[in-house]
Amino acid sequence: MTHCILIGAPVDEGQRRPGCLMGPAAYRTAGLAGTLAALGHGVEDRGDVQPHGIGTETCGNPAVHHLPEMIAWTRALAEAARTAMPDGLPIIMGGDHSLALGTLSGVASHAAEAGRPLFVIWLDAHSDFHTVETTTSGNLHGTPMAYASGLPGFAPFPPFPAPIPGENICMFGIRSVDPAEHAAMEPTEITVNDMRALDEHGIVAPLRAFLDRVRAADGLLHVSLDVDFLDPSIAPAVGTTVPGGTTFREAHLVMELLHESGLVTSLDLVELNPFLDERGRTAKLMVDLVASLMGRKVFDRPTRSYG
Ligand code: HAR
Ligand code: MN
Ligand code: MN
Ligand code: MN
Repeated sequence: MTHCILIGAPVDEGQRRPGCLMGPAAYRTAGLAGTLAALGHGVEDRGDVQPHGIGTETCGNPAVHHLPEMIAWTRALAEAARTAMPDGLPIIMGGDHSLALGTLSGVASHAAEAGRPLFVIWLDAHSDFHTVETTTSGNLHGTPMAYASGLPGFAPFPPFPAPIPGENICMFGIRSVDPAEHAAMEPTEITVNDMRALDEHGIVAPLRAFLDRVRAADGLLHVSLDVDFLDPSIAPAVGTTVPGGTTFREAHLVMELLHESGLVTSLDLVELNPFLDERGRTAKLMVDLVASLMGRKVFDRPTRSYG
């Protein structure tokens, strides 16, 4: 039994398609709390975080928008994540992916305080490895993984508290990377399992290999699940659809393996835009994926051998 801490993060300012701010309400409507409780977990909903003390910061990149709002969100979400970590498993209901600027900050601070290494699994069509200086869209949801890696180019954001080494980061589902992101990731040790690699090797072997490393290091494991990790045919409620995403079964298998590992210590659910959904199907799929991550399975006994 795990104590699950739901934290709403109605962040909409990291991109330009209004609607992600309705994400927390959609997860509540789709029954996330009840689903977790039915699996035997404790559930505490801490409500929605709000940004406070929005300043007047500017930066040298004229494309960047909502910078003061994003800095305020980052501070507020870092604090919410950091303070939730000792109490249970925070599940951050987004909100666009810029919320990870804050949640990764908070989880990294906690890991440093606990003296344990932090690992990240990034489930996304995108690498989100721009800096404030390199983004051409100006959408800060495309930046959190570079921020957490401690890259320069993030002024006037607060410095990332405890940068995460590249060998502790593993990406799955990647199929849209801008040239500047590619160049910035090139010298790092980040494992990028793009869709081409998953087509060839499957998702199980690379995931198990990474989980083995987390276990060996006694690490904390943060999972950031972007709706666009999934193929748009099964998950239409996202502003940045990219064809060729993971299937229903691939996504569930990732969640089932994560559950079996027993290693996950925090989770982001990001980029759900309920305004773009079809009768709640994407919200419901995301809740079902969380259920698989938290232990829902068909059989509780080992599969029979058919040899
Ligand atoms: N790389 C593009 C940009 O920076 C697209 C980023 C889209 N990011 C997300 N989250 N939807 O993964 O604009
Ligand atoms: Mn993303
Ligand atoms: Mn994405
Ligand atoms: Mn973007």
